[in-house]
Amino acid sequence: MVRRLVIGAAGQLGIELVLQMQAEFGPNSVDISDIRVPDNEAVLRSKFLHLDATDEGALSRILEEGKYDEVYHLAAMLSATGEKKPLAAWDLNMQSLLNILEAAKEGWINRVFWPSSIAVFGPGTPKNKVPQSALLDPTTVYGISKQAGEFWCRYYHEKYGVDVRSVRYPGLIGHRSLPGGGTTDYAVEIYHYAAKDEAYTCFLRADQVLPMMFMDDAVRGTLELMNAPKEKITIRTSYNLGAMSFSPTEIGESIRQHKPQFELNYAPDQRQTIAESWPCSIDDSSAQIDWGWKPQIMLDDMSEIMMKAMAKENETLKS
Ligand code: AKB
Repeated sequence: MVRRLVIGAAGQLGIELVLQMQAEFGPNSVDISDIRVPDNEAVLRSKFLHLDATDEGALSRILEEGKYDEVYHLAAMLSATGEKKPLAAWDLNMQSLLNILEAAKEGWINRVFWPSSIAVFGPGTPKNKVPQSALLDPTTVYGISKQAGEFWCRYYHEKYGVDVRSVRYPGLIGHRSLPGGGTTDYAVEIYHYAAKDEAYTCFLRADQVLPMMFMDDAVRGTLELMNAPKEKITIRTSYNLGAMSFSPTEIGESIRQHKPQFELNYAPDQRQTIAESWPCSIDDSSAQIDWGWKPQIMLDDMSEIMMKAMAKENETLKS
C-alpha cells in the first residue's frame, strides 16, 4: 500500500484531497498533519499528527516514523493574508518547502506534491491563455514564494533526482471546506450567502475575470499528476492548470438560475489590486499533453452542484 502524508490537511484543499484519498484508498492509506486539528470529522478517520512544517526536527521525526511514499505539502499562507504578514508568509511558505525537499533528498520520501499558483503571474504576463513558459512576474509575497518554490523544486529534481511534482492552481471552489486568506475566496463565499438567501458583497470588481476550478477537478488532477509515470513529467517547476474563467457578475448570473432573487453588491478592497495583477485565463496544453489533464466541470454545472450541496447542508443544520 502506498503510504501518504498530507501536510496542511486542515486547509481548503487538504480536506478535499484527504476525503478523496480515503474514498479511493481507505483511511489508513493517508496520515494527516497540520498545526490545527481539521474541523471535519470524516477527515479525522485518518491518523492526525500535529506538525508545524517549518520545524525541521519535528518533520524529520514524523517522516522517519511514518515511512511515507508520498508527501502532499499544502501548508502555506495565501495571497491576501500574505500581504498583511509578508515576512511570516515568506518564512512559512519557503522554510516548510525546503524542509520537505531536503527530506526527499535524504531519501525519506519517494515523491512530493507541492502546489504553486496563478499568483506567480503578474502585470508582465499575458492576460489571456497564459502560456506555460510565460514570464513569471509576481506582485505578492505569496506569488514570490511560489515563484521561488517552483525553481527550488526544479533544482532539487535536477541536482538530486527528487521526484517533486507541482501545478499552478487557479482559484479553487468546493463545498466540503472553506478557503482562507486568498483573493479568489469570494467565489466560495458567494455560494454560502446565496444558499442562505442572503445578499453578498463582493470584494472584487464586478467585471474582474479570474481563472477558477471546481475542487473535484483539482483533486482529480492532483492525483492524476502524482500517478503519472515519471518519464511523462517534463516540467519540474509547475504545470499551468486551467478549467474556467468568470467574473463576479457571471457567477452571480449562474447562481440566479437557482436563486432568482439573489442580491450581489460590490465593495472592492485591497484584494482587487492583487486580482488585477493576475491573468484571466490559462493555457494548460503542457499538462494535457504530458499527463492527460482535462477539466470536467464548468461554471453552470458547478453552480448546480454547489447550490444542491449547500441546500443539503443547511437542511442538516436545521434538523
Ligand atoms: C489565492 O487567492 O491566494 C489562492 C490562489 C489563486 O493561489 N486561491
